[in-house]
Amino acid sequence: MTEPMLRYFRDKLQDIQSEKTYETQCPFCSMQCKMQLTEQTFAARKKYTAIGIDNPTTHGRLCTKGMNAHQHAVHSSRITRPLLKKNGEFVPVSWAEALNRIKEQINLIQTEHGNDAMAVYGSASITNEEAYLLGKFARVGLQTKYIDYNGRLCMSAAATAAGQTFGADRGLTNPLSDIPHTRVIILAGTNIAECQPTIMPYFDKAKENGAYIIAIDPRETATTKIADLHLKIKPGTDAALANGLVKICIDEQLTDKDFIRTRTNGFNKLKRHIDALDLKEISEQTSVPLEHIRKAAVKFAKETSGMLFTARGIEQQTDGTAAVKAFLNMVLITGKIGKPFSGYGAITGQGNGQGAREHGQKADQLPGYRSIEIEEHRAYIAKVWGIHQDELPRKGVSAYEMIEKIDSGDIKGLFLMCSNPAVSGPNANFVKQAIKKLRFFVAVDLFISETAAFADVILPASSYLEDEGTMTNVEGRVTLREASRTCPGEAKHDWQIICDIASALGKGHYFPYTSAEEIFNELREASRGGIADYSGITYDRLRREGGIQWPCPEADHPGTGRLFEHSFAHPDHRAELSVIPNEPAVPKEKPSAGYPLYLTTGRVMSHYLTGVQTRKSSALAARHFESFVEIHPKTAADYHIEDRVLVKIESPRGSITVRSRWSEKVRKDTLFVPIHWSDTQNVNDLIGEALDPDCKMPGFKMCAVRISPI
Ligand SMILES: Nc1nc2c(c(=O)[nH]1)N[C@H]1C(S)=C(S)[C@@H](COP(=O)(O)OP(=O)(O)OC[C@H]3O[C@@H](n4cnc5c(=O)[nH]c(N)nc54)[C@H](O)[C@@H]3O)O[C@H]1N2
Ligand SMILES: Nc1nc2c(c(=O)[nH]1)N[C@H]1C(S)=C(S)[C@@H](COP(=O)(O)OP(=O)(O)OC[C@H]3O[C@@H](n4cnc5c(=O)[nH]c(N)nc54)[C@H](O)[C@@H]3O)O[C@H]1N2
Ligand code: SF4
Ligand SMILES: [Mo]
Repeated sequence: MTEPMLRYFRDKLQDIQSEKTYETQCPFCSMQCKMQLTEQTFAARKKYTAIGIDNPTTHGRLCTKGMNAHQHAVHSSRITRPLLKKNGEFVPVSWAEALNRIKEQINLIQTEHGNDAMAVYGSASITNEEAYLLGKFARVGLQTKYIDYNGRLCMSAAATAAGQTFGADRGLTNPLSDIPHTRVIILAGTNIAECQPTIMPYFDKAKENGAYIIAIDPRETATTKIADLHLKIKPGTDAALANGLVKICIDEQLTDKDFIRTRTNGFNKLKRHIDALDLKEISEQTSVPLEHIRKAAVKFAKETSGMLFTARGIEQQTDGTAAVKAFLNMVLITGKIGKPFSGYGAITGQGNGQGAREHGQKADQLPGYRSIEIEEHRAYIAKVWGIHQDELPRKGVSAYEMIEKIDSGDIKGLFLMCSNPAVSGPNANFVKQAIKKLRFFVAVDLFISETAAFADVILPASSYLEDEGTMTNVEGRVTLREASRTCPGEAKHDWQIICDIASALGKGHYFPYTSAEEIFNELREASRGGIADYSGITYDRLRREGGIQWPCPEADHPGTGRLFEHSFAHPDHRAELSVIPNEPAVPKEKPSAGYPLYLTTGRVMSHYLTGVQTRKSSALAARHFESFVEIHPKTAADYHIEDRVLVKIESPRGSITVRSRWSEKVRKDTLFVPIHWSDTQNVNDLIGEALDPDCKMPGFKMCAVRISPI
């Protein structure tokens, strides 16, 4: 370094009045990259620098969202005091006043209309401790059966499919460290390069080692770029494509007969169904050339090891569960699971998309992946919670069905934590209308989100820099997110808010916690003996070991990297093969004369979900400050759409205005719009309300639309 440069940095350093460092984990996706944030205070400003820290999953990597996450957490629009709506305006009030109003209104609603008139809507972006506590709060604090969460819109198809097929649902059946050594990889409806960027080195390494990669997506993406074969499928036809793969393996004797015989049920039934299917029809239905389907099937079956990954592209469909099960047939008949370098992965979405679906936020679930309808499970949890089994409510309904119950007046009060359903729910105009009908609505958020704006009370929560707790990442690894920054203003941790409300309602003795670790220790007991058994995991171990993969039933158990090596989790230890029709029983919305194009939706690298957080970050917003529609130039010509102009897109449910972006990467019959914007750019104003009958997932990835210039 030259002398003037040295002087410059010395002077700069002298300006610094203080420096603090915080260890934490990125608040966004399921990779849960560990990071350190340095906050330097100068005379007139603060400067933040994020760097990755080593850990078993991401080895110190960070993507651009992680590097800039602090920008929303330290943003001036964070809410720092409880807000009460008075004459249509939010007014800051004390916690005592806010809690008093909440107690009064909940008591009123439940006395007049019964306990089930209150509902809880949770999130997979909160910690395990908070997800667990929210489930307990609904069942013990409010004694309502109505609780569900935003993971219903995210992981429910994959979770249901894995539960039915394997008897247990952990996103990845293998550790990520298996990926570099596998011989063939199928990526079905997943855009990992933009959505889990720090996972990419595992796949790059596999490619270097000679793995053959097959991607299935209606668009060319940063992910399909790494593929050797890209099947540019017609949206919503993945179940048929998977049947085609299975058929080729069966017809051409490429199955693993030993594995089928010793480890699965249902092969003869599957074979009869598949024998009756026609490959030419499948090729037409999916618009994937038959030789490409054949190449993919043969490659996957013949290699000695292989891994198959799915994400929301095939799962967020009204037959999402069926589509995943059809792909799991392929994994099972080729024997590609339960062995080193072979397995299945549903790539988890939100930061705690895995853990938050295990400990009781789901309508039908109790902690440890127990069922609220099984007497033995009810008895166990009732004992941990110190209540009588008969006091436990039964199962409720899914997230969107709760919105329908709000609309019909069955549900009158809502407690919403860490989600923005007025933007993220399907048929969003209906969601907004329903939420406006609530008699009493409490939202817990960092900001006045589009949904919180409808609330009677908004409570200020703490962010990832402030809130300690565990998160379970993409490979089922439980990690401890350290967080030590003090909460801004009067903001509180989500778990403290739950305890405070329980206490206001006279249920404080069930919620006596003074730290996240105390809640975790109760969660460990509640999960003991369940599928997702955390009982051997402690904060001390997590600090020492950097993360532990569940199940971990003993204090000296190393955790479980690879599942199903000797048996599946069904009582007979076998996996279930499924008969899946090419066309679902409930037909999907298809293009018609009035709405001639497919619309599909998804993500861009720099924004996260409904964008409430990332749109506040100047560095991230600068990359994409408005929404857009990806349209093929030929389709654009057909509908007189120029490049980079504002266009109107309409479906039978609503209309949005976005900017056109010509691209040969997308199919000619399909438009793509990302999900990160609201108001006139909220793509969910277009999406229909139909749900997957198995898991109640909305069909976010497909509807029929028309496009016109403005
Ligand atoms: N940058 C960023 N990263 C994120 C998020 C974010 O908002 N932004 N969100 C996180 C969350 S919660 C989630 S759930 C994950 C989502 O992760 P992904 O599921 O990978 O992301 P999406 O972009 O929703 O969809 C993946 C792909 O599916 C394709 N697709 C659409 N329709 C179909 C179809 O019918 N068949 C097939 N085979 N493919 C189809 C889309 O073109 C898209 O490329 O990402 C997580 N990571
Ligand atoms: N069309 C279409 N729609 C989709 C999807 C799609 O692919 N297509 N994807 C779906 C998927 S996969 C998902 S996961 C959902 C997600 O949908 P949402 O759950 O609505 O997404 P977020 O934008 O993460 O909303 C989180 C809210 O919680 C706040 N928040 C952040 N951290 C905290 C915290 O620690 N505590 C509290 N109390 N609040 C906090 C944020 O400010 C924000 O307002 O969207 C779904 N909607
Ligand atoms: S968004 Fe995901 S990949 Fe990027 S830093 Fe955060 S956790 Fe890591
Ligand atoms: Mo998600």
